[in-house]
Amino acid sequence: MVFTHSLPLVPVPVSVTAGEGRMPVTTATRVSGDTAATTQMIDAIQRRTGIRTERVDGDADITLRIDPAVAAAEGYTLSIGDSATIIGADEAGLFYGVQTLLQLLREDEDGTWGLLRAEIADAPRFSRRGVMLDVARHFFGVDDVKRYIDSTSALKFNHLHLHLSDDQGWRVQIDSWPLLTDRASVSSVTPGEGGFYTKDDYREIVEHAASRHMIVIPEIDLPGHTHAIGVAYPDLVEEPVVSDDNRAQAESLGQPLPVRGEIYHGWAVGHSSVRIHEERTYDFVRDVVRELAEMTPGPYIHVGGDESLGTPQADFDLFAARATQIVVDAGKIPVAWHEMGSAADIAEGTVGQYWGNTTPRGTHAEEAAHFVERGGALIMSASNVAYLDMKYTPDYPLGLDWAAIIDVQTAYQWEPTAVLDVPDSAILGIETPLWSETTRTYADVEKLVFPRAAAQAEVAWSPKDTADRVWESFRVRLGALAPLWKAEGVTFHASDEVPWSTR
Ligand code: TNX
Repeated sequence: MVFTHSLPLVPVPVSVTAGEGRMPVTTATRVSGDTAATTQMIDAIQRRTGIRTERVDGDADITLRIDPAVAAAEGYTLSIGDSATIIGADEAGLFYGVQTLLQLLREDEDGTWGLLRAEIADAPRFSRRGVMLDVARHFFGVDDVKRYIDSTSALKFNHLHLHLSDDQGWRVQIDSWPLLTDRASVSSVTPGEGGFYTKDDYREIVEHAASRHMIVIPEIDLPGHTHAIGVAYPDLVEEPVVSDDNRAQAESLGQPLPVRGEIYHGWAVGHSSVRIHEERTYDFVRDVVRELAEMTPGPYIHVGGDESLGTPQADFDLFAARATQIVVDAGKIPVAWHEMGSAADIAEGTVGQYWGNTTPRGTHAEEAAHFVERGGALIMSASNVAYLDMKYTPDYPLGLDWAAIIDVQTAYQWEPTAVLDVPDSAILGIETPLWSETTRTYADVEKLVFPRAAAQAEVAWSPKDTADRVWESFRVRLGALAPLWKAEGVTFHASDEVPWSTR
């Protein structure tokens, strides 16, 4: 196969020069470098080709090493001629250099394998390149989450946000409030199918993520999206505030309405709230944040804040200020959905997560900007381009459509710094969320995530004005990921916008 649109790399690197031909990879290929990335590379080459390359000390065909002088944080250089060298600026850079090398590993017509020759220098545009997985609406076990980490870190994502609680379920063990998992984890949007992470499960996820240079951000959604808390502890929550929209939606989908203290299976949002004027609520938040902080090495705890539609504004603002301060007091940086920016005194340094449209509506832009005024920064998750749970086409069987229909091209063509009126330096980067109302299985998740996560990876990593950062180039490079995904067992939606390659 001839790659007419430069080399088959996603996200496209800062600088790429294609060489002539390829460097063969055979069982005689020797690899040196005593790092975790070396073992990961040898294993990945074997999964893809069946060839087990040999790790040696000293002279080798593929050499991996670290040199902080070579690039900015997370950057690397990769040179493939008669031999190959990856130099990472740090461990993460080395890992990303390996991911690039694996994309250059191609099978020839005659079934032999080789690395396309190239000179590459690379480093990320944004330090925040996030994915989210909603494990509350449907639960996904540790092995699924590990697969999610593997397949998204291969695209150079470096943060995993776990949405650990919502109206339909509570998914993480909290020793001081044991009924959360005893009573509120047993179900999901699908009645009778639930689950939760024990503390050991959670630590296993965090460790696996770290081995792929991903930071885990745990989210407990508050003060709304809390119906499940009331299944465990009814005195912590208010009576559901069921809107006309909730009623109409429940009727059209044939779903139940929420009843306080009873497990809820519908998709409606905005009806639940914890009790904002009860001190016991803050005892609860403090305990949960403390226990999460103890098992989360990453600097962030997400306290939610979206769609508290039945909560009076003044109560919501009071809660936002107190909850974010509790996170600060626990030694972590709070993250919140952009609505919490309505609180004048949201804790200083809180990071806002913007989920509005690329053309902001209502008060969304103002709320987002307030995080910056309070010394915080923003993560961009514009829902009409970056929401992985939206349908690809109106008749796609999985996904929702309230924010937009998002085909691959739409997912690709947006600019995170062009949405809000804040300095570019206030934009940490992006996060692309997968909400799980319609994804009952992990294969369903993958069909929505791939290939669109690759589009978001390029938005987050690649320089915005490089020649290849255009759809016509991207779609061809994206198509070349198909054999890699197949080798790794990643289920993806073979959208007809993309020329998928077979080798
Ligand atoms: C909105 S946008 C939500 C989630 C839903 C999602 C479905 C936001 C922060 N919250 O509760 O799962 O839409 O697309």
